[in-house]
Amino acid sequence: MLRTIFIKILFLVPLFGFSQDLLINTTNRNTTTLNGTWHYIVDPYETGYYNYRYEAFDQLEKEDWSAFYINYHAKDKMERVEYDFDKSPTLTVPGDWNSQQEKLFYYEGTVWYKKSFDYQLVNDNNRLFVYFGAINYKAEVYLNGTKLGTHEGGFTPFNFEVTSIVKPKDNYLVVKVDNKRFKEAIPTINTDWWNYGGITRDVKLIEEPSTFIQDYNIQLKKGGKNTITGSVRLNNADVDEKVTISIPELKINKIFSANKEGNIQFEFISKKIKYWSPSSPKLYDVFLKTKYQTLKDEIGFRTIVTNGPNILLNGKSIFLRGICIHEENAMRGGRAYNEADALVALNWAKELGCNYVRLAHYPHNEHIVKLADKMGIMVWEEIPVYWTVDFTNEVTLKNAKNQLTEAVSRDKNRASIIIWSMANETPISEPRNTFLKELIVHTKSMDTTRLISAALEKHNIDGVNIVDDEIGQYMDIVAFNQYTGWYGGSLENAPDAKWSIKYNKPVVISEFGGGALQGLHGTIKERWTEEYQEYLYQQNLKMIEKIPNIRGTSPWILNDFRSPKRVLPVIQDGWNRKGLISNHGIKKKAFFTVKEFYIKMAQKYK
Ligand code: GCB
Repeated sequence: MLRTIFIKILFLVPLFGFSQDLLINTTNRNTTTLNGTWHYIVDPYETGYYNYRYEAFDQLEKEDWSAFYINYHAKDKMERVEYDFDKSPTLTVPGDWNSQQEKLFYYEGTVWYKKSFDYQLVNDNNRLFVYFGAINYKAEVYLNGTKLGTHEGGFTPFNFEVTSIVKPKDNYLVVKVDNKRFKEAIPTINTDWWNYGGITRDVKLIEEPSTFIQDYNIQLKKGGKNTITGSVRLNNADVDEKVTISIPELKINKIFSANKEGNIQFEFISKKIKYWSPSSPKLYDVFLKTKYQTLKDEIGFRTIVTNGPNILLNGKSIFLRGICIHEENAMRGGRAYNEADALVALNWAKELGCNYVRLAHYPHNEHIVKLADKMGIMVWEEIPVYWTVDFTNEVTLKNAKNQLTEAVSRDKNRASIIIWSMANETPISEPRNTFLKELIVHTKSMDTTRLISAALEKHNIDGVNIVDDEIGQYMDIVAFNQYTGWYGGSLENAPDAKWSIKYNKPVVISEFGGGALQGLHGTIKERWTEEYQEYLYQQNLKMIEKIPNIRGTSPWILNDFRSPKRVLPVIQDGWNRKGLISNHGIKKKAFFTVKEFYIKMAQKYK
């Protein structure tokens, strides 16, 4: 009876993650990579997780929660007789399984991963964490047979402490990865991108002193020019902890005392700050020191605010010359996961004349955000509240908030990130308004220095394009997607379109575009030809230029990307063809149309 109650309680807990406080800036901590080859077992019926009564094994037996007991014989004896990780094949981590194994191309379900490792702590008092950059979608993590926890959400990092479990030799880390789509999830069942499954980002062990710097943020004070402000949070702080913040190039070296919870709030002045901007992406080496550790970061200082129709970067009005990007290396046909992938995408963006990218439709990996900092490209980051998520569901809201928390925690020290986006093309309703409002409040509770937006929609009455979505009142930037000439609307008349936008705020066209198969040529009237796409861009750009308060665009999309929704033979074959660049990396004609427009806008907003 008691056991039944215990099981029920466990099943009642919400489905999304129970990872612990996120460790940020993991690249500059003391880490050991667990990337590389991992053994895997494909388990479509989840036999390694549920017994024949469909009860989850790891919630039945407390003694040994290690996953994958194919045969459960007696209460005290569990025999693992029907599986063998070590004889199973391997996948490379990070990486999706779809592009690595032909038979897993369309697979959506559970795959078990296993990695063995030895680990000797540098210092016996130190603590060890296992960190995952992202797993799509749901992860159950076990070390040496002990369940560490669960995480839900395919695009954000999480970690677990393993200090009391790790051994010097023969550790085995097992992860159940499940990428099944379901209605209550974020995103929901229906999306226009490939549902790549797997351990898609870096995995590392992180060794920290027993008291360590958990989290911090350092940035230019909103509205200020010379004031650097921020906070530091220590984990397991003793009394009288001190943190030194130093920025040698600015000759800053300040010592702050933590309160008894280990928190520090600080503010100091420096008159010599060189601001971060696309034309001068200055990053400073910043050091945080305690008596136990020194943690380095590279941080850019800039302000971003709006004023009426203007977006002001360091006080100067800017135009966002952008492009949308999915986290995919189209040429490899898989999820992008490293700096080399990021470099391909951001170099193309630069070549297009961009000073800004919209990282659609979920938080991308940390490599691209860090590279954007270095290359001077402003970033719109968003969470996958896409189309028709379950707006009335409390668990769904909690999940969305959790994904926001993880994204903001990871990236809040990146100067490149100027916009947090709440959602994409969500259908207007009261529950949706409530849902998005909660997300906005939540974001502002974590970060008040960046702009809030969401990709909204327009509608049309008597030939006038109207943007009057109520949620716009809570946005700093009114952004919307529109597909004139592709999903309806005449291209010929596009430049004379009439607009009614309810808010006196900066307007950004977060998406527009149309498809073309690279190499297919014809007239401007023939869909899928490069000429049609080029004409679509010419006409749309003439229209966009005249939209009141227009301060930016991010065409859809940098390159062709995989989508199971795109089934037209010969033309699509599983690819969304709206890229300005093909999946083979060849530029289509429209690329140069956008480039020309951006040269003009760069002149205008010099
Ligand atoms: C949209 C969506 C985007 C799609 C695109 C399309 O409005 O935001 O995710 O891929 O349209 O190609 O239809």
